[in-house]
Order: sequence, then C-alpha cells, then structure tokens
Amino acid sequence: MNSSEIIDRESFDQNNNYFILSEYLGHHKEENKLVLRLVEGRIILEFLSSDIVRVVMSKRDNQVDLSSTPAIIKHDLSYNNFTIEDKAEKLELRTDSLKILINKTKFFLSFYDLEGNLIHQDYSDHSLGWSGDEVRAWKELGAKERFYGLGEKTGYLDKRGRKYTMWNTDTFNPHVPSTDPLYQSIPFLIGFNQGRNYGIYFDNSYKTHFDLGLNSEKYYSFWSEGGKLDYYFINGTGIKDIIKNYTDLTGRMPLPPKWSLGYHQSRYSYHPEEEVKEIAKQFRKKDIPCDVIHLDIHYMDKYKVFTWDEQKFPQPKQMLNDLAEDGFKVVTIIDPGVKKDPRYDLYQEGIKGDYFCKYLDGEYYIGKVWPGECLLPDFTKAEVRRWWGDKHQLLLDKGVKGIWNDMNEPAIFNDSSTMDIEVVHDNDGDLGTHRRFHNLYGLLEGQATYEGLKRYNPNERPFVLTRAGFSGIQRYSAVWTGDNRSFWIHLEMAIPMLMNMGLSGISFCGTDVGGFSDNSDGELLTRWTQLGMFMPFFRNHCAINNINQEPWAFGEDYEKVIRKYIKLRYRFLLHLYNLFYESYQSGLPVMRPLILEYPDDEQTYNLSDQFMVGDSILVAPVYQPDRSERMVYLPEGEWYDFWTGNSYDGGKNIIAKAPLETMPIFIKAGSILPLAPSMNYVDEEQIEELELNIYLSTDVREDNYRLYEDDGISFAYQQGKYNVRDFSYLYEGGKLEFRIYNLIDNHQLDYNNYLIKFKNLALEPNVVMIDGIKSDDWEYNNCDLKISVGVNVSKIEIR
Ligand code: MIG
Repeated sequence: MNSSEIIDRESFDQNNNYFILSEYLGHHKEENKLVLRLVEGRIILEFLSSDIVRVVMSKRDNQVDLSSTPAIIKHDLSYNNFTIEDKAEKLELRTDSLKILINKTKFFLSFYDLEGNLIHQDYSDHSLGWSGDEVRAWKELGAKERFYGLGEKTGYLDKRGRKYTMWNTDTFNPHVPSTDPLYQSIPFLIGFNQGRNYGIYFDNSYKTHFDLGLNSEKYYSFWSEGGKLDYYFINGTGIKDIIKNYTDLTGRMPLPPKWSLGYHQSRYSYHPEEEVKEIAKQFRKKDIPCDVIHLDIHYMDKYKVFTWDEQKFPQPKQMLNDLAEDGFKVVTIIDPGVKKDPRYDLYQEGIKGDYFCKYLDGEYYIGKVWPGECLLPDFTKAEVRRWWGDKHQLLLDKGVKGIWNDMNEPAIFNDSSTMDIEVVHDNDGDLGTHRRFHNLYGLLEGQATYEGLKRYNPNERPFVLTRAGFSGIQRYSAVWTGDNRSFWIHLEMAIPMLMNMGLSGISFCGTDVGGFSDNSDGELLTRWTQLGMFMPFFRNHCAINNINQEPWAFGEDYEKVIRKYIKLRYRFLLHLYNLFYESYQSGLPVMRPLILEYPDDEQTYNLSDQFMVGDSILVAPVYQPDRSERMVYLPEGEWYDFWTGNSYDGGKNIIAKAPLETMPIFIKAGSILPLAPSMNYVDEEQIEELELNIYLSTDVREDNYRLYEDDGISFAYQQGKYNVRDFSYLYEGGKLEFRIYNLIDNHQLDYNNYLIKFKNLALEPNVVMIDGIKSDDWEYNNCDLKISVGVNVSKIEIR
C-alpha cells in the first residue's frame, strides 16, 4: 500500500504489559557463570573474559537456555576469575577490568571500571522483561550518549534518536533516510559517552528492534519478537578495542584474494558472450584498470541456478579462459530459489535429498522468484550447505572465480517480500520457524558458498559477495548495500552507511558505484567513482532498464577523470591490502569514521560526509552536483593535501578546492604511505620498485609503518608465509634517521628497490649516509628528497 491510508495502520506498540524482572531471590556461581533467581525470571551472567559479559534471561523458573546463534564462534572463551561480594542492597562482582553491581530490590545492572567510573547501566526503573514471546531490555540513556554500529542502516553516523528494525528485506523502493530495514541484520551497537564506551551485541536472530532514544530521553531499549533475551556487554579501552572484542566473538574476515580489491564492472546483465568480451576489450583499449566482470542473472538458462544459457553463452569455459588471459576474473550471480521443474536436476536432487524448506506437515514452501515457482534450500541443515557448496563446482570448473549471492533475504515476489514465517527449518534437528531463521538465511548461504569454494580449491581464497547477512557474515563474504539509486542523496548516504558497517565488523563493503536503478549521469558517476576508489569493495553496477554507466558511457571528459581515479585505486592497493590484513587480525575497518581515530574530538562524533582510510588518509568526497569546493574538517595536527602537497593546520574546517577532477584527499603529517604502480589489473606486472612516501613535518618527531605482503591468493599466509617490513624514522633538529626492519621474511617480494620520497624536508641535506656509507645518489627538489635504495638497506641518515 502506498497511499496515506498506511499512516493509521502503524502503531508504536510501546505499552505492552511486560513482566519485569524485579526482586532478587538468590544466586549461585557455576564456573564462569553467576545464576540469579528473581521474581518473574532468571538471569545468567556468563563471563567470557574480564571485558565480555553475556546476559541471558529466562521467564519465571524456566532453565536459562545458553545456546547461541551461528553468529557466535568463540565458544571456548571463559573467565572464572570473577569475585562476588554479597552486600545488603547489592551484589558486587569484580573482574580484572570491571566492577558490576546488581541491584537487589529492583533488578538492574551497573558496569563500572575499576576506578569506580560508571561505564553504563540498565534503566533503573525496569531493566529486563518479557511479554508473551517478546523479550526486552531497557538501558539508561546517557545525556550525551551517541550510538554507532547496527550494520547497514540509513541515516547519519550517530544513530541516536532513531528506531531501527532487524529483518532482512529486499528493499527496491528508494532508500530514503527513513527506509528500514534493509538487507542485513547486525544487532551490534556501540554506546559512546566520551571516554566511556561499550558495545552491546544482541544475539537474537528473530525480528529485533532498537529504539535509541526516540521514545524517551531517559532510556533506550532493544527487544525481540521471539527467542530469548541474550546479549553481550562488551567493555574495551575505546571503540577500537570494543570492535576487536566483538569480532573475537563473531569472527573476522580472512584475507580476500588481492584481485578482489581491484575494480569490478557489472550490470544487470552483460549478455551475450560477445558483449562481455566487448566490455573487457574496452577496458584494456581505453587504459582503464579492471579486474573483475560480474555476470548477472541472464547468463543462466531460464534463471536456473548453476546452469548456462547455451544460446548466449555457448562456450563459457573458452570465454572465461580468454578473459583470464587478459587478466579478467568473472563473478557469477547465484539466487537461492531453485526452479520447480521436474526436468531440472537441481530440483530433482533437492527433492530426493530432502533439501528444501517445508511446513511442519511436510508441504513444500513454494515462492515466486525470477525463474517462476521456486523451492528454497534449507541452509540450516549442514547436509544442505554441503550440497549447495559442492554445486559451485559446476561454475568453478568453467573458470568462474567468485560468487555473488543475491536475493538471499530470502526475497520472494509476494506481499511480505519473503518466505512465509510459518515455514519450519530443520536446523539439524533443532527445529524452528522462519521467524527464527529468516535473518540467518543469508549468513548460512554465505557459509555454504565460502566453504564450497574452499573445498573445491583449498589453495585459493574464495571471493563471495552477498546482499543479505547477519552478524558474522564478515567471515564468509563481502557485502554490497543492494539496490541504491542513481541519486546524489544515495551517494551521500553511502558514506555513513559504509562507515557503520565497518564499525560492525564488516570491513569489505561497498555500494553500487553510479547507482543501481534510475539513470546515472557523467558527473554523478565521476563523483561516485571518486568515493568508490576508497570503498573497500569497488564495483560499478547498474539495473536492467537504465542507461549504460561504464566509465566511458558519458563522454571523454568524464572518462578521463574516472580513469584517473580507478588508476589511483591501484596506486593505493598495497596500502588497502595492508589494511585488510589489519582487519583480519583485529577486526578494525578499512574505511573509518573520524571518531575512531579522534575519539576526543567532538567535531567527529557525527561527521558523516568524510572518512579515513586507515589512520593516515582523510577523504572528503563531493556528493552534490555542480560543486567546485567543499568544506572539510581536519582534526588536530597538520595535514597535507595529497594533490598539491600544501599543508594545513588541523582542528578546524577548511574550504578545499574540489573541481570535478579533484576529490579532496589529505594525508596526516608524519605518516608513511606506500604507493604501487598502477596496472591494468592486480599483479599484471611485477612491482620493480616500491615507492614509499614520507610526509615529514617538523611537528612530528617519529612515526612508523608496517607493510604486510603475501602471495595475494593462497592460504599460505595462515602458515606464516608472508612478509612484514617496518619503516620508521626519527626527525629532529633537521636530522633524519630512517630505518627499515625486515620483521618477517617468509615470502619472496617482487621488487629489489625502494624509491623513498621524503617530502617537506625544509633544507637541502649536506650528507646522506646509507648504511653508514656516504651516498651522492639522491635528488633534492622543492623540499622533496628522493633516494632509491636496495631492499637490504636498513638505515638512511640525512644531515
Ligand atoms: O530483483 O539479479 O540487488 O544487484 O542486479 C532484482 C538482478 C534482482 C537485485 C540485486 C541487483 C541485481 C538484480 N537483483
């Protein structure tokens, strides 16, 4: 319904009669758990570490159910070392980093650090309750509290004052600021009160809601329409530490194949074969780098998954092989719906193997999707995941390099736009209706796909892209934000959305560059490509009925600028790859809101139109038409304009020049940045000389940079086959000492030389010493000193 009649039908439903867990009746300790008996319910506090406490509730005298959703992978975390002191009004618990008070007359929890500072507490009037199937928690809302995280959500960076729902939804209508939910459910929230931060991960896969101060100034609240109240309170020294702890629980992204960080070109759909080849040819002819081409649903025979349309793609193996020779990797789309056609082997196998979703009485669920009537695999069964994963051999055998999982909310063409919630999933015997498994469908399909690809080729990192997902999706898949539009406002909205996805554990994310539906134009595509070159996942994609938006679609003036930025992506690739490695290790995002690096600077708390790449590059995309300047906030310190080399003092806003060919990029003074030569595709050629840029400033005495490198494709890095170099300098009184340490040297590097560019060296050097020997082999020009040295050099001194 799209008329205003809809208004009446919405109700806020705030005043359900909840049974509130109130008076304390008793407690006991069981290993790493504290079991609390209360009027109206029980609670277990389970300690996973001194910083992570899980809170699980049951109704009345029911046993507390400690099972988890598949988001949680760290089942071995356990911390027994907490103490309990029974005081008159309160129970006081202590870990190595937290003091937790449990109020007895009226139950609520308060979390303090060991100095006695309150980090966070429950709403003291009513903190936990249930009503029928619904379970709910109320939390005290700090006067200036900000909220981040929640994955793929519309709106600005700070989510305070908004209400969001978690229910994976195929949302084709334009994503306006109030559009919710979208395709992903990541019930992870970061509460930020300057200096006091914490995370809450609500481990419930049913439809959940977060009201972040929309309906009250005193509390915020989250609840679910089913399942149990089961959340993790996550402490940490700052937001970074909280993300690290959260991704300890739900997993991190293994390193993707390096080529997947290159540029991707897609549309709905490139076909037939000749068109695909022509697109590829154009990229090379026009000297625009491209690594990946995506094939949308028209490569299939009548939209039947794991088939090829033999008319349009008579020789897929040959085609993929030809493309590979030119450096192109091909990713094919897969939808979960299996066409109901008794002649179709996948359908036959699914019926014979009992792999499809059914109602309790055994009747199959049939939904209409692209192929017509379809059955849907029940990915909650391990056997089905295995079957589905193995099916990918059919594509991989032909040379397909990655899989793009679409429509996996799952999306169905009906009023609810998804599967009937009464369908019962098998879940290896622990049955549950679609209410419980809906939000997990994409995650489990992602697992099936990732594991299938890895089984097929254990020495190659899978590339999987998904639209739907749940917490933990980062373990298997990159995520794109679905059907955006070619509207400027969607370009603007992409920035905070991607930043919050990054804060929620999903580092490898991106939006359709140029916009999916509606028609793009040259300026929009150019500006979007500029943002795209710093998005972790960089793909231009476009809908079926819209005009072309390949980099050359709008004429040479735009093409020239687009080429420049796609090339620049490849220049930054080593650095980006390095950041992906950091993500794999710590969960930290590649694309970061400024608050992550400057948590003491209030100006960053809701800064939604700029971001950082790692901790040294600040990017300020232009997201409105006809602009030639934009305001940029530079945090404390000194910043270099990447284009001009001019320096600016931070701690203020500046007006940056931003004509069409310029997206403002600033480099933090003091930092070290490797740049690679641009190529047609990743690893097309060996890097002969690694360029290192040192952005010196008299205000920065020292800094360092660690560069991680490996073969970019295999899992050998997990056996220690990689290389880590540490570059550092000390810059004082006009003297500079630069050091190179080979920390880990288990991978053969391409290059034998470094081209080191010391920027902003105020005076021409008198002496340059390389490993103690005077050298004349350097160039000084306009305050920049250039030196080329062998990779075995360990020390450069400049006086
Ligand atoms: O109902 O496969 O979001 O990227 O091009 C549309 C066709 C189905 C939705 C995806 C979009 C893709 C399109 N798909």
